[in-house]
Amino acid sequence: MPEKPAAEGASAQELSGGQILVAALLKQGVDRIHCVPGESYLAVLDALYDAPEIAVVSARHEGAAANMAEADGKLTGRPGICFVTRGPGAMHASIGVHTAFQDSTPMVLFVGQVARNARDREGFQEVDFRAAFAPVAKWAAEIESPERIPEYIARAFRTAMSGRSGPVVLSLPEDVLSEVVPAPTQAEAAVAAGAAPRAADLETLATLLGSASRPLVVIGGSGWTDESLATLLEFARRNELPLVSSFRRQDLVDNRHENYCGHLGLGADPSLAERVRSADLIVAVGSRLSENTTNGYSLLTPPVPRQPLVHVHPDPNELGRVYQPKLAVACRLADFGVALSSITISRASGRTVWLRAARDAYVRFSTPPASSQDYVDLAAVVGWLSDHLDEDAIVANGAGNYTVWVHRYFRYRRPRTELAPISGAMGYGVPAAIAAKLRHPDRQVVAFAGDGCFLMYPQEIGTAVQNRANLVILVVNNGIYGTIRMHQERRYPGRVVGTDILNPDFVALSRAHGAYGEKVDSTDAFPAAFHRATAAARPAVLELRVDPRQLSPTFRLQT
Ligand SMILES: Cc1ncc(C[n+]2csc(CCOP(=O)(O)OP(=O)(O)O)c2C)c(N)n1
Ligand SMILES: [Mg+2]
Repeated sequence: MPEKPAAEGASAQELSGGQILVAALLKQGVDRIHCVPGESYLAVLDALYDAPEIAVVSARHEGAAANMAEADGKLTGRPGICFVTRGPGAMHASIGVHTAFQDSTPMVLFVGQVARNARDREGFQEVDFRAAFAPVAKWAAEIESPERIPEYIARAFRTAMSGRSGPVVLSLPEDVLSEVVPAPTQAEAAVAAGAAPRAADLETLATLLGSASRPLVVIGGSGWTDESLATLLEFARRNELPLVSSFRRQDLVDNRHENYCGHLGLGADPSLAERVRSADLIVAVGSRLSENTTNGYSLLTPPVPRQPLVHVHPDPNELGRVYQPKLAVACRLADFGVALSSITISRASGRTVWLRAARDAYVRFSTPPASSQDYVDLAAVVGWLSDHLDEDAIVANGAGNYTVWVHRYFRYRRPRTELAPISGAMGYGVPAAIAAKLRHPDRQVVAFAGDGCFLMYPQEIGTAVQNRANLVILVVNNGIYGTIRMHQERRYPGRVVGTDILNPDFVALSRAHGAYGEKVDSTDAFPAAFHRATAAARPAVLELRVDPRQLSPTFRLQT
């Protein structure tokens, strides 16, 4: 390898803003960034030239790069990192920031900004990022001098991870990055601060649970540890408590466990919704009890739900935000699960029957029916993958009705194996899966994408090929924005507007990028095609031809 040329203008004691920034990232343990390059942050790219510990994944679209960073944050529990350029790059990337916000995922978006002397003159591509990102970031700031970069990075990482995790946006004026100053002192890697539950709260919880005969524990949120989840599961087993996951948090506990009773949110089992309504105690742990999880704030009604509510959340500001709980516990989820091992609850009558009924209903609901179609039956495909994927396989998806089959028939087994946007952002699944495959090259990674969802970032197949991220993408092709078509049929029957998609040849498109591509026309052909896809030793795309009339597992067009 040729000797690397030295960075311009810096001596041992003097560093450019870009070098200070990269040194700060190294201190935080950053080993990968996701980006689309821009001339606004050249000095950072140049500093990365000398930092081989940090992999640079250069995507085709900032929306994809930001989704990759968000997924990396979901998988690692540390902030996923994205770099983009000024107005156009940052606005493209905003979707990933919004998803990190709604999904409570630690993430830091760095944005190259105009130089300080162009600011407030509407310089080229200038945007006030503090204002632009205010509603979707935990903190959005601009760094005004290279000396203060370590301070901003340390705060950004701590903010992204503490309390309710979320995204931070840091804007970097171009001349702050290129200015050379004496090397400032760096901070150590940030550790999320947090609280353990109080003994008195745990006692109250034990009393409430002890007198409930129809309790439901709704789990969700981010910041769990494997240990905390394992203790929670054991607590639920010992005390016959049904565990229900909030929208798109189905991987928190092993779905095969006798206490797992299904998920709430879009496409949830109506009988589970009924169970929430008739529960005599809801213990929500980590979940915000969002609009989707509560069926539009109807399963529990604000401000005081009819069912007594215990709400446990890392952010005290979330407690009582919509629902006034009987008991509010502000603590880290990592500590909550573990603390449960120290409490004992008395045995109320009826709980065994209540749990058994909920579990049986879940098993019935999540068992694919016998397939009887000419097309690919998505229920059968998801059921097959659920039975055949490795224990630690990662399954990603975006938004669309195809996800209803995924969430219904896939039995998630391990924490951090579900990459699914609680924000409901189309296009999330493929970039998220690429990030997952780069983070865990030895694990199977499968992305589900509707045809509409896939076409948000089809070009990212190229990023996967370039980075040897050998994932399998399943494009669920029904030729329509099926979800919206379903809503049209319900609200405005027979009046189809804007929901047909003229699709490209997905196989040719995949091959053009250097990926493996194959079309699957029938359910029976899927297993062999999947084996060929995983054996291809490169990213693979399987186009699944599904019945366009079957808009959801339960909604079928008659014409
Ligand atoms: C970025 C984004 N744009 C628009 C929407 C609204 N939307 C939700 S689902 C959907 C259609 C999804 O189509 P497809 O991926 O083909 O899945 P299908 O519903 O057909 O299974 C649309 C347009 C969204 N959720 N996200
Ligand atoms: Mg579709």
